[in-house]
Amino acid sequence: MKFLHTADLHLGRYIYEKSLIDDQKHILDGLLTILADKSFDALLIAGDVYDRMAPGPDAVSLFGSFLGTLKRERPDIAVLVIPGNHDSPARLGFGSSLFSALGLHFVTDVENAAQPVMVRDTAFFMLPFVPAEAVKTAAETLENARLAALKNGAKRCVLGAHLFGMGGHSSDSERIFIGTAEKVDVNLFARFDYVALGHLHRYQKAGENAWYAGSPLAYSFDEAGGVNADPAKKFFLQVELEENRPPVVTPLEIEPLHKMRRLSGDFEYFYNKQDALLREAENDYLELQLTGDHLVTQPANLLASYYPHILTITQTAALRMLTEAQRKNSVLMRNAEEEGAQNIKDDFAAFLEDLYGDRDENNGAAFAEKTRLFNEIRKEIEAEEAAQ
Ligand SMILES: [Mn+2]
Repeated sequence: MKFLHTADLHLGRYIYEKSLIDDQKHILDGLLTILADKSFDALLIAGDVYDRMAPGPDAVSLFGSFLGTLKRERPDIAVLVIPGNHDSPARLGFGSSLFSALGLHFVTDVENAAQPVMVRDTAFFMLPFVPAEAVKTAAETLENARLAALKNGAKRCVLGAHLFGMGGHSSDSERIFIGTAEKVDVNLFARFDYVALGHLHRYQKAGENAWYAGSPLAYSFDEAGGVNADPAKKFFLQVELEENRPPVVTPLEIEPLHKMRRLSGDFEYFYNKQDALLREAENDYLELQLTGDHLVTQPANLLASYYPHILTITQTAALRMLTEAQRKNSVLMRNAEEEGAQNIKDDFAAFLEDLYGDRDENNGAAFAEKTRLFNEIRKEIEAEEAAQ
């Protein structure tokens, strides 16, 4: 049994308003090239196919054409998919009862997790994303189902799941639901031959028999591996299972269309482009931190011809000015609060004058009555605010 494990495609993702759809198409094209090798029996996608519950048309088209091409080129390959926390199970599961006849298995309901998909002599159990509490319940059912599958002739059992394994290393791009209550002890599934995990975006081993493939693209700058560091490496996992042997897991490095880097230096450093690192980075997605003392006006425009894929720039000088402005602002706010009550009365008087003209004997009584009502309401609001 040989299959490919990936997860966290997040099709349709944007970073700083930049769509990554071309980058994602490049990644999926690379995956098609790998899977053209007929020795692969299956492709397993462990959740977060899409970046959002209601994916955009470009994301849906991309995934649809990927599956279509794959099945045209490799009609015999099994495809196993579960929803992650970013996916809508109902949308991802569209047509699943029809597609299963074609060897495309979308398991989107936890009720079906204990019914394995047989690929040759291996039973694949697929556990869609559910809250951590429900994973613990499902673990018991799955263990019984695993034993039953072996009794029924399966040689080995694989589990696909989307969860936050205890002790895993997270990164910015998956911190959407987090908190220790969401963590799951991967040892619950220790008796499976291989556990194919999704959710954490860094490739990592999560237990004796469990691996995260990680996202095939870096989806946040913190995955870039630190300021001025080499970009993070991303992988698909080739998994080979043989009887009575631990799984053989081979990471296949992915070459992205654009790497992602976080670079720091003053404006002249980037503008003069003397450093070899900068020439290497010119085609990358960049997060620049400009460290100089002076504020540069529109640095993105000035640098765009050298680095066409700058996604964001921060300036130390601007941050310092901002902090200064915030400090001044908070002094102004304090003064304003003290004057506030008087100001509101003045504002309301001006408002009445706008409506009815200057206060005179014709409208004097109406002004007084409206002002009295207004003050009453204002005091009620203040009392309610104080009570909260
Ligand atoms: Mn994810």
